[in-house]
Amino acid sequence: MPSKIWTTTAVLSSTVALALAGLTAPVAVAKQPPVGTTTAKALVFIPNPVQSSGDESLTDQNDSATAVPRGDYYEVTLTDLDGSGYLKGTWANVRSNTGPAAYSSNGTYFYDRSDDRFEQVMAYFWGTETQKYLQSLGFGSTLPAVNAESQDYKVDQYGGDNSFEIEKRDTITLGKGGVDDAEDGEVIVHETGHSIHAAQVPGFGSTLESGSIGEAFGDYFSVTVGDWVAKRYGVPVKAPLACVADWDSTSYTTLVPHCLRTLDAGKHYPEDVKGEVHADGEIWSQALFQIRTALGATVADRIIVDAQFGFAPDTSFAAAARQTVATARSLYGASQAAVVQKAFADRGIL
Ligand SMILES: [Ca+2]
Ligand SMILES: [Ca+2]
Ligand SMILES: [Ca+2]
Ligand SMILES: [Ca+2]
Ligand SMILES: [Zn+2]
Repeated sequence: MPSKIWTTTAVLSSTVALALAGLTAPVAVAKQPPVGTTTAKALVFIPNPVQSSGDESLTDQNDSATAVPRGDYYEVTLTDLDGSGYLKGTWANVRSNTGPAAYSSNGTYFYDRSDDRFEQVMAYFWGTETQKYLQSLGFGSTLPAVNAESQDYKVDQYGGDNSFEIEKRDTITLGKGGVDDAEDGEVIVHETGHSIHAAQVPGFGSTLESGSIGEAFGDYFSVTVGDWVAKRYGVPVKAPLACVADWDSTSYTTLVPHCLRTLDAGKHYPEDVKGEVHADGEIWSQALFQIRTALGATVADRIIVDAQFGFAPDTSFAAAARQTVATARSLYGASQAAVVQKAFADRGIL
């Protein structure tokens, strides 16, 4: 059963029915021979074409190749592949797709967005980069490992305009309603954020406030991982950095800039609580973004992720905030802890 819903446009009950009806059987394709190489070249969006181009007028146009200019694709290196020629590797595993599974014997995965293999490449790339970012922060070396396994992604099999993570099966399903969800790197990383929480604290997010923290972390992490990758590849950020899912949201928002949610909504606890995890998550995610702005991404994200190990599955905002302040103090010291304390106090949480 879908436990984590990406968009605010779907209702859980209908989503369950759609998920059951919309899952299609994998296409049987003869297995191709292994290629033996563990890196490859690929074309991707970083993290999405609206953010990198600043063109808020881009639209899906029914998944047409010409809807996004060629210049909005970036050539990247896929790493940690298992050598099978398929998009399977140490940190991401693209599963049972509609249409042919992407396979390459020449070390290139060059597809445009009208080809479902493009979304498969996106899921592999962003899933792998998310784990590489965690490792760059020390998770798995100086800090405990976080979701350090081949995360499963099911791409384009679900017809609704939604994505979700199923903790029991440890799978992430990326839907194809509107703009295909896996065409937006921020949607992929948001869902991966749920897998990160599930790996750190099994069953995390069982209440309104803990569920809101889950949504907030996914939103926040999608932006910070997207920014890390963009910097490494020299890709500009031409939309507000606080805007989440600039491209996917063009299908269901009219305001410009197009954002599913933002990290600077200005919401304050408790008067802005709506009783819905995505909406209420904007309170928490703004605190995380403020910590990042004040301390820099590396310090902030080490604190934010490491603190999550200490969250109860049904934590309150206040308890999780106190844990985050304590983590800042033990990792860095009093002045960093004071910055974290202020970020949560500014939102009314502490
Ligand atoms: Ca597509
Ligand atoms: Ca996992
Ligand atoms: Ca979509
Ligand atoms: Ca964005
Ligand atoms: Zn979510």
